Amino acid sequence: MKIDVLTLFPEMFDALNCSLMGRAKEKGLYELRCHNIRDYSADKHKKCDDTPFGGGAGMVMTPQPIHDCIRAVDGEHNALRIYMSPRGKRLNQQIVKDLSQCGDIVILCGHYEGVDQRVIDMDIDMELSVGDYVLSGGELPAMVLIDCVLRYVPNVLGNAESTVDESFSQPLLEYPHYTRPQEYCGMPVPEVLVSGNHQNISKWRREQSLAITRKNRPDLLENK
Ligand code: 4G0
Repeated sequence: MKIDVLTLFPEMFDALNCSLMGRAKEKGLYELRCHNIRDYSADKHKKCDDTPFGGGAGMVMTPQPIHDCIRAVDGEHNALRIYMSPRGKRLNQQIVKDLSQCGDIVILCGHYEGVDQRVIDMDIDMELSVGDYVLSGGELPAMVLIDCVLRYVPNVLGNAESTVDESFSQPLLEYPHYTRPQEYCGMPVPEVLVSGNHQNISKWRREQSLAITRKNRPDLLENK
């Protein structure tokens, strides 16, 4: 899979060189290319923003550098072009799985009050949001998207981390996990987990999942 990111702050994506995602890139399991939108500005001061028509607070990203950058990166429109925005469709695990199957992706990261609508109309296939809150830029949402999509790319996760029975693919939230030592700070691991009785363990985990879901995300239990 190839991912092209359009941003005013390409350095932010150095964060993806760490951990699992860093290893996946080293192994050549995906290719990430970050493009600085400012490099495409035809303005003599490389300006990329301007005041909004109609007035109001904040600045809007100017269409020319973005449109030229997208054409340079994906001129044939082979990729799915995504704009990260608080008004986008809310990302969920099903969208993540679908995106992992869809081929190459271009992600546009906005700043300020977002980008000129004409660029969205001309060049963007899909607007996505990572949640109902506003950030100073679309870069962190883009990194969230990249991380969760790459987890479904073959061989990115090891056996130990597989995606098969995770929260959000199932209807319930995760049960509590424990590892060694069996007692820590005076707190023992729940007896049932060291009992060796796998039927009881499954039952306990399901009960815990239900209790946690009821407490934190009762909406997931509605009409079930
Ligand atoms: C577009 C995405 C982009 C419009 C981007 C801000 C949160 C998300 C941006 C705005 C972002 C998200 C209207 C302020 C950049 N913040 N929830 N910030 N406005 O996915």
